[in-house]
Amino acid sequence: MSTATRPRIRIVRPFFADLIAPLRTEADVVVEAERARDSAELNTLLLDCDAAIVGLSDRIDAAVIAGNARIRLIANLGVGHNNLDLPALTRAGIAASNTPEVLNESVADYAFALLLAAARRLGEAERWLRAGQWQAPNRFDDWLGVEVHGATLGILGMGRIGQAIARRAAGFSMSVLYHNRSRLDTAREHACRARYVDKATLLRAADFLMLVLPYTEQNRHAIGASELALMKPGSVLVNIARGGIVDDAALAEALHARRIAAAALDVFEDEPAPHPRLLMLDNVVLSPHIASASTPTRRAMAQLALDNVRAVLGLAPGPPPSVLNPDVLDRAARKPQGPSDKSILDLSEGAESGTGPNSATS
Ligand code: 8YV
Repeated sequence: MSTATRPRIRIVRPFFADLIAPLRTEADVVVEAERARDSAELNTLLLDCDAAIVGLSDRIDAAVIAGNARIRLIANLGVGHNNLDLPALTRAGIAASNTPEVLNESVADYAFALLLAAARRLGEAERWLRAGQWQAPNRFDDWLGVEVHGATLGILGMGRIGQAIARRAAGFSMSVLYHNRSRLDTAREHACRARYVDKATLLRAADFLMLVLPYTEQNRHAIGASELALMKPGSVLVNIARGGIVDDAALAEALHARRIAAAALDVFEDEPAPHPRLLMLDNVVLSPHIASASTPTRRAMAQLALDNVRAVLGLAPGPPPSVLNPDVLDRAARKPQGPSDKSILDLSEGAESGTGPNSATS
């Protein structure tokens, strides 16, 4: 492909250079440094490219794509995509993709790591030991935690990650209850050994409440003061889903008052600045949004983002594996071709990228 027709791809969150290398033979790839960017900066960065790979801290909305008649795909490095204004992208004719499936098992592993750490006070114990406070044998009744095996696990949000967590619960002889917008079919419920209940029953019955639901405006503060009040005294809350699903101030209060025994959080309302009260509490395990951070999983997520880019830009045959708004691609494929109206097919035919189906008016 001549330089004039080579697409330009901008990677706003840098990752594994060896995965990017093959793309450099067919496209100009610009990898940016890792840092927070505001809307104006993102707008400028995305103006001169045909596709961009972004991360969850990049909010891509109407302002970011304003005046951008060139970009065809925003590939999100994450399964959750609440950082993307999907309706705005769709209106502008820009495809968006995410990274589903490849992280299910890894995130489910991590969910259990958090659950166990919170139940058995691992963070607190480690901080204490490192601080040199282990100077005499522990009292026999020190460091008592919450029992995991045989307990009831309540899963709020029973998508593919929720189901992977439920399957693991069998290894701990836990009984599993779940609540979800729609009930699973019998075969899946059976595979997960999970029983469907309403949300209030879930909150009241769970010894461990695991949050795995996607963030939407409706799910904002799905767990707030009144939900925490329904939870069993001595229960444990785990959030691996999204900040904002839990009212962090209300949770800090419930933990402080020992309304519930403990919590473990990988996500926060204000990342990267967890609620200051949470930082002061010993009965909460905190981690910096790393549930999918194993080497194979992060590589698979990166590869999936690259596969979406290659397919949408016509550098690989077949449909992109995980586009969130496929209508945009259908519309682009159906559009009559004109010099200032290039569809995704153009690049596969070696045409120069320019104005396209993604202008704000299309
Ligand atoms: C992040 C996640 O992508 O996939 C998601 O939705 O929240 C995580 O896998 C990852 O932590 C990078 O921010």
